[in-house]
Amino acid sequence: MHPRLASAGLSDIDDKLEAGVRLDECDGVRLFGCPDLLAVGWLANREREKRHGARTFYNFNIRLEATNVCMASCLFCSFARLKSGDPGAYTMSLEQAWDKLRRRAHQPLTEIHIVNGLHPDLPWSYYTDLLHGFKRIRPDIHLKCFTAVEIAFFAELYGKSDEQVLRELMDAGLDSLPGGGAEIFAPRVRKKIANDPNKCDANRYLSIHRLAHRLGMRSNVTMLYGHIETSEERVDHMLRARALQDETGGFQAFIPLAFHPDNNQMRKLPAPSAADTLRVHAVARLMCDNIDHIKAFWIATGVEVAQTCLWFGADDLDGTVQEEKIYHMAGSRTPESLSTREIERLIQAAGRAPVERDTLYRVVAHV
Ligand code: V47
Repeated sequence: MHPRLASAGLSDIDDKLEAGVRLDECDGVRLFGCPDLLAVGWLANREREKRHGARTFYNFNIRLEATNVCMASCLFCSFARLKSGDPGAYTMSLEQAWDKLRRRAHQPLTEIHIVNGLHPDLPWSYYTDLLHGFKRIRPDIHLKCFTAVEIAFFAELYGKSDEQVLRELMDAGLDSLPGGGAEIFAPRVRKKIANDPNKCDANRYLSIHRLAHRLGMRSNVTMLYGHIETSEERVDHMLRARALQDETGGFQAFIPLAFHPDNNQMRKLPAPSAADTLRVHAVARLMCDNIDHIKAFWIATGVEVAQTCLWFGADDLDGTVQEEKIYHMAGSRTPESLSTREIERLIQAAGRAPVERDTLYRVVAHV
């Protein structure tokens, strides 16, 4: 036992981790309250290295937001516009969306990540054609599309069951679900920051991921932190994700998302500090013991903090991204894109070993 862990009051948590005993809610809250951030980080790093050594994953992806028209009005969102025709509202034609991929014919992309607003007027065929079209252009590309919130919205709007929506999207080419829309599961917070009848609650979010896993897809789970949530509510969120993972094993990554306050209704709040960001990633690594990967989404954390997160439990940086809108409209000052070479360099500069992966964490070898 390192004396620092003892003086940080973490001996019993260290013992549990060494013995492979699960941390509980009280441990999680204590990790958030422990003044010794380095001690918390050290424990998280040990768990990270047990699983992945120095390996740090990234992928060659693009982000596409086909529309920002959204019937929900979440307080933290700077991206959405309520109606078509509102200033700044846009909806891409299918050709415009497909062009984003066609123009990158020279790039060895492996993934398109699509997240949209909840648009009231598009036909169901817009989404199925969108996916079909991408697969026609590039049959081998992985389509990680539509948050569980969008899936629930489609079910309500088009009069289908959640399962029917997922099956029809899978027939059109859907390969996995991204983790967006989770925000904070605890009803106290969700009611305040995302209280909209068009936005599904935590149980529906989790039941859609459960269904997706049962249908053979993998998915991610996110947590929007650094606004009005308490440590208890952060831990509750992690434990709900962990409980579903016990059932299905279908989550690939837990992704803490740092709140960005510009241009939204929560702009009076400060952004979370770098120290808080490091701690959230570390506690996620320690609590979500059954989820393989903790992702530091560099667009949300900032590049330098993402590098540091690689010593605080995180083993994944997401990817090249290219043309991200949700965070940049909310004040992110990161670049809109990084090349694979830049990502590799920044992982190496952090003292870690870069590994290009595909969406399912298979190593990509370029020949
Ligand atoms: O659900 C919106 C968040 C999410 C703000 O699955 C904000 O690999 C901070 O889910 N400040 C969408 N966050 C993005 C997302 C994601 C990102 C990277 C990887 C993956 C993955 C998923 O963005 C939303 C919401 O929680 N968000 N506005 C804001 N102002």
